[in-house]
Amino acid sequence: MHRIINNTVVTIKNSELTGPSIEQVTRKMKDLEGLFLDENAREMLDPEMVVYNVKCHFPVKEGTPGNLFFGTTMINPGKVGYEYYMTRGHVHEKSDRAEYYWGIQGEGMLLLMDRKGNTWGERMAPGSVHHIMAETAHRVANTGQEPLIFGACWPSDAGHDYSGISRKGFTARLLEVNGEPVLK
Ligand code: M6P
Ligand code: ZN
Repeated sequence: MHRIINNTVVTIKNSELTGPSIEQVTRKMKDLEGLFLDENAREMLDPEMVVYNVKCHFPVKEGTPGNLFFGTTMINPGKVGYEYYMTRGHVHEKSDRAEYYWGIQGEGMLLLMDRKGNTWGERMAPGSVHHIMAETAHRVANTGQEPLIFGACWPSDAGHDYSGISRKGFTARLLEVNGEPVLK
């Protein structure tokens, strides 16, 4: 599959986004202080371990209205204590902006939290499509044994707000209980 955007070819190849204009962000264990429930367990793990990376195509500058961004995120399998590796999670700076996520490879759970603090999960699998409503915090956890890869498409002026999540987190965490993911 490929699309020509601003004269660059962006391809999803082996489930990964590739192309000359792709920007990548890598989140290692050392970058995720305070994210997981068991901070002591996180400190015991290799700080250089890659928890997830994000590859994005930005056809315009961030913050420009009227366009769309496209990305893929790969989350490695693993747990910190009983908690699955996951993305930091965010709400949109422009809080009335929505987003789509879809599963490409592996198994996971999309955690969603509304403004009232209700948290729920949607299972992600290859081909699953998830509409993330405006005003809703979103985070993804890898609940499987292989890398989880999912796609995302969001408005170019949505922005990311991590402040509320870093302070208070989600009202529920996805933990492994008897080998199964459970929201607690
Ligand atoms: C998806 C999109 C990106 C986001 C990424 C990782 O690809 O929603 O905008 O950056 O997931 O999520 P986070 O930024 O919460 O770590
Ligand atoms: Zn988002």
